[in-house]
Amino acid sequence: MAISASESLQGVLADVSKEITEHLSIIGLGPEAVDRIYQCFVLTTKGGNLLRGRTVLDTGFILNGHDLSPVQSEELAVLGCLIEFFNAAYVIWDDIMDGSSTRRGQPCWYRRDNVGMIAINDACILKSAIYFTLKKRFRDHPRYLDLHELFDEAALRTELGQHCDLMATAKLLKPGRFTWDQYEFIAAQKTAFYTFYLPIAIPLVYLKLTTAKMLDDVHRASTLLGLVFQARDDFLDVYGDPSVTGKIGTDIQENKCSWLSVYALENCNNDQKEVFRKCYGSSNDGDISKVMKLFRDLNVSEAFHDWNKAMSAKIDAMVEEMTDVALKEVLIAFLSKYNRDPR
Ligand code: DMA
Ligand code: MG
Ligand code: MG
Ligand code: MG
Repeated sequence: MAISASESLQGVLADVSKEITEHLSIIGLGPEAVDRIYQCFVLTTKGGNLLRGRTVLDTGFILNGHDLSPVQSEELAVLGCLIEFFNAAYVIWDDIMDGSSTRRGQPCWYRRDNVGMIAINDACILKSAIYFTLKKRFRDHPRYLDLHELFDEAALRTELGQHCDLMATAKLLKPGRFTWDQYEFIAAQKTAFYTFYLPIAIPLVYLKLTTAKMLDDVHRASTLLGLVFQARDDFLDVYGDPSVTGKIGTDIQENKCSWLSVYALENCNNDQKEVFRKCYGSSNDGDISKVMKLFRDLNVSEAFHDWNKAMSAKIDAMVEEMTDVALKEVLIAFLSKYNRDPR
């Protein structure tokens, strides 16, 4: 029986994690520490649907004319794993900063027994593992520097998006600044770049197929997909079933500049704005209920569904208009994969 992209990616994830921990042993790290870090790599990359990693492989396959040599398959799978390490690191930090309790149906990494704030350093190691593996496996690749710079750029973009997201949490972003422009900026940086642009740009670079126009097209498409993806994530934070999403929302308590909050603020009267100002960003159950009532009174849920429908049509039109046949196929393959929350 042929193995699926997820299974082959999981195998490569285990191999790459082993390779890193072997290097840590050579540096002189004791066996308990090495074992703990190996467990961290395995457990923090488990339970998602490996959307980003699978996209690297699938995109490479399409772009290379539906054919990959065994070496290309292996190397693209390794690059896919590195995006999964990237995701695992940023999700660990995100859960701490958002005060979340569960992820993929399990306690968040920092909430597990014997982890706590070591999680911050675990995420640093996951991120360093990207560069260790890039050097070990791709130093002689003609696009080594470009691959390196792509991860650097993705890190900066994600961190800037998180920075703006967290300014709202810290109440440094006043409700008056919860605008669609601000929202689109946050989604483009914290989500679109590493979730949509990176997994397509990496195989383009690896296969030496990049042109400025192609990267531009991918960036434009990724920004739109990232916006819709983040808006759906925001919707599910409030209205999703945790047994399906695997996580319990904290956006209201954390004062997030989310799709729902921007819509509510844009559409409320002065009295409702006062309720928002008093209750949004509070952990008090009564305040949360008042925010939920405000969302109900403003039909936020219906408005989201309408917007989501319009955006889905916009995405379909964008894909339809794509002149590059291979890129069009890449996007169609991507869209078929991301129906469920993959973080
Ligand atoms: C998270 O946005 C962004 C990154 C970079 C992990 P979020 O906090 O809305 O994500 P989630 O809902 O999965 O915690
Ligand atoms: Mg979060
Ligand atoms: Mg967050
Ligand atoms: Mg969220």
